[in-house]
Amino acid sequence: MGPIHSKRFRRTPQVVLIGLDSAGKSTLIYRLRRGVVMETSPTVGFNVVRLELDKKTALTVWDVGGQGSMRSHWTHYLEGSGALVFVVDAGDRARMDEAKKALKTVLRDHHARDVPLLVLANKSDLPNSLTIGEVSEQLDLQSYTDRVWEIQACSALNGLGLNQAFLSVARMIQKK
Ligand code: G3D
Repeated sequence: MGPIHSKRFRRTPQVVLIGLDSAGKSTLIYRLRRGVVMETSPTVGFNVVRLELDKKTALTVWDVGGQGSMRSHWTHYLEGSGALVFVVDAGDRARMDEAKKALKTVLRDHHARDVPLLVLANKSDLPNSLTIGEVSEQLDLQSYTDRVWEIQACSALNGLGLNQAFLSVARMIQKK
């Protein structure tokens, strides 16, 4: 990252985007992308996107990858982040337990303390996708009593719910 970029991007709140592989993170970033993709690292494979939600609200979203080998690094990115967005494939019942465990592990880390969480129940366009109530239950979100969290449905494929979701993220950060 060049010095000019880093200065410019430091001013906006940072959001870390995580989730299992295939949850839809890359598709989501692709959808959200309006301006420049600041950096894509071929070695680590993460994407960084600056989101202009409205005239006064911008976020920098970091997609830090979801494959098994990457998961141990998730918490590293949380330091200094305003919020955590956990993307889950609401159509994949078989991997809900894995998603629940991955989320639990991240939130247990001290870097994640006090970081608001938005769960994105992605792939809501699929006819068999779980509702946000069902996803909440599967991920055991009710157990996170000492954390600010929200859940929203979206489709990274057709863009439905995305803007609203990230406006919620911005609001959660402002409230903090
Ligand atoms: P990842 O970056 O989290 O690993 P990807 O996930 O963005 O690569 O998405 C994995 C697959 O899910 C892709 O399909 C992608 O098109 C699909 N996908 C992502 N978001 C949605 C969504 O909202 N709805 C639907 N129906 N599919 C979605 P392929 O076939 O390319 O593997």
